[in-house]
Amino acid sequence: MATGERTLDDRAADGGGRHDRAPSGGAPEDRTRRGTTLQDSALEDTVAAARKGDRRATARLLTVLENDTPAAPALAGLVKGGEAQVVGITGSPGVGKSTLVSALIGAWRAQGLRVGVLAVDPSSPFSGGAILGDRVRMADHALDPGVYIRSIATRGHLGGLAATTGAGVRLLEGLGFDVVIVETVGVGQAEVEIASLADTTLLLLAPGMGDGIQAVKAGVVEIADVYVVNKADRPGADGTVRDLKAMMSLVRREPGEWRQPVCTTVASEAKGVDELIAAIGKHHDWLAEGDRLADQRRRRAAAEIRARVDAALRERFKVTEALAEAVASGETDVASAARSVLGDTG
Ligand SMILES: Nc1nc2c(ncn2[C@@H]2O[C@H](COP(=O)(O)OP(=O)(O)OP(=O)(O)O)[C@@H](O)[C@H]2O)c(=O)[nH]1
Ligand SMILES: [Mg+2]
Repeated sequence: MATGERTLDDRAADGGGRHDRAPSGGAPEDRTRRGTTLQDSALEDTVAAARKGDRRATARLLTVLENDTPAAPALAGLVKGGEAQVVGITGSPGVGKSTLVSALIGAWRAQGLRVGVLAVDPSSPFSGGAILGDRVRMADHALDPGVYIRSIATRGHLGGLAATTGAGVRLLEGLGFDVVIVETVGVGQAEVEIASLADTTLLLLAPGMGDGIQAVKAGVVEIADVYVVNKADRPGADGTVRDLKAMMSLVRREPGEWRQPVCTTVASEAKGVDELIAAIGKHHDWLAEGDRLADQRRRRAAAEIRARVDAALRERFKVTEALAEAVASGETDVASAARSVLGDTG
């Protein structure tokens, strides 16, 4: 078909053109340098304010990262180090993640720790209704200067969830937060990415949602460090705990490997929270043995870089609908189509 031919040619030309520009990498770097010079002093002031607990300053810094503005690399240079315990919380919609986060904040605040929360909505490019709900549920902590809560919408951002959230986690850590919680709804890839960002990942389940076994089947079992059966005030909680434990007993582990505990909570009444915090602490201690934590953080950094590289590649090497059509209709084969997208780099 003529259309298909034209498309393939177009793609080859396009890919080649992009490739020509690619190796220099000059443009983005120049832009970064210029942005850095311009915003340096303002940035330093904002960082100083944020370190003192000024939430508007913290918000402004996170916006710099979220929008990937030219000042972002300079900011990353200014705010580094810090040692937060990073806790990921994932699970199906409505399972009680935000309610549990609120309860956890309360417990950690009682220990005098500063807590930052990034509530990630992977499906929406806007801060929408669900996020508003989160705000309401976490409103107890709205006036506490030791708590910072931020919703991030990640769709369409360079590097997606992993890159944006990873940068946010690092910022909060660098600003001196002791615990950083990342909440994300468990949809597909998002929870796997969250697990790669967190030191300890909690998977929340609720009785009667039938997701206990499903989660395990779907392989989510591998990403969680601690299982939490929330809404333990509801009928069926014991059964869910039993199912999970039975599943867990089938997993073969090497000696010294982490055995995921199953905790039960009633988040809405802050019940079971101390036990959960103890389980999180145990996991952290286990990580701290040997090089596990350092290894995990290296893996996290690699995952973040990977996410950005992937996004940049997707941007550079676009697969058009016309090209897909050409393959689907049998006009060309996948390997040739891929070569035409890659141009000279293929
Ligand atoms: N009965 C009972 N209800 C709970 C419990 N924990 C949370 N809830 C309720 O469950 C509903 C959903 O709670 P959220 O904390 O918003 O759940 P979520 O997982 O953050 O939801 P999304 O962010 O929309 O995915 C709210 O009405 C809570 O009050 C619990 O332990 N028991
Ligand atoms: Mg929520």
